[in-house]
Amino acid sequence: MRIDIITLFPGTVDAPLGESIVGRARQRGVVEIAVHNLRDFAEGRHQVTDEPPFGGGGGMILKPEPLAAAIGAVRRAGARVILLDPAGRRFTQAVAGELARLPHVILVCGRYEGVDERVRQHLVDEELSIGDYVLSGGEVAALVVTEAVTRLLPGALGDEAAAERDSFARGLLEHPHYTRPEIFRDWPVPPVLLSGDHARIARWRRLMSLWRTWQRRPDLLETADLSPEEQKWVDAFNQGQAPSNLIA
Ligand code: 9D3
Repeated sequence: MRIDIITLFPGTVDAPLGESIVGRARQRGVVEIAVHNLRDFAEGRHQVTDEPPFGGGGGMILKPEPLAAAIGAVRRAGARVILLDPAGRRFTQAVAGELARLPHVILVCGRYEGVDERVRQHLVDEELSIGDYVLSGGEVAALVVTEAVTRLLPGALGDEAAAERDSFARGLLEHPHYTRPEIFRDWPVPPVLLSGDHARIARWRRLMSLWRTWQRRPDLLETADLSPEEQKWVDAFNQGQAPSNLIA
């Protein structure tokens, strides 16, 4: 898969994309990522990329010509052109899954008050937002999309992390995790985790995963597919039972 990022501030995305899982995926050739400076596509001695809005009002708008030139220069057959914009469709794990199946995604980062509407209408296939809060531009959103998509590409993660994905794919929150020491200050690790009884540990983890989901994200339980025992546990939570009453 290839991801092109078009931005006025390439420095804000370059470093993060060289680190950790995304950086390793690039080295391994799992994903090809290129960052392009929008200013390089602006003409004239001053390479102007933004102008005040027609009709007045505050702020600056990204001009259409540099955006069109940049998109045109990087676009290949089968590319999806995505504008990161606060008014876009909400980016979710499901959207990440859709994008991970495409051969080429072009992420266009807006800045200032936004981009000329003709770019949106004629050159952009879809707009995405990462949530309801105000950022200064689309760069951080492009990083979020790039990281979430890259993790889904075959070969991006080791085996250990692939297993972790399974529990998230079930649509539940994770159970709590502990590591050494067995007692930190006067806070012990739950004894079941030290028992060596793998079936009991697995059952405890499923129970805690459900409990945490019931407490924090009950909305996720609407769509989660639960075993009969798990459904019984949820019914018990709804009757006021705590997890400690439900397991040996
Ligand atoms: C000051 C102008 N704002 C009026 C409330 C509109 C506005 C325009 C551009 C607000 C933020 C931005 C810059 N943000 C993005 O480009 C952006 C974004 C975001 O702010 N939140 C969540 N997802 C995204 S994706 C791109």
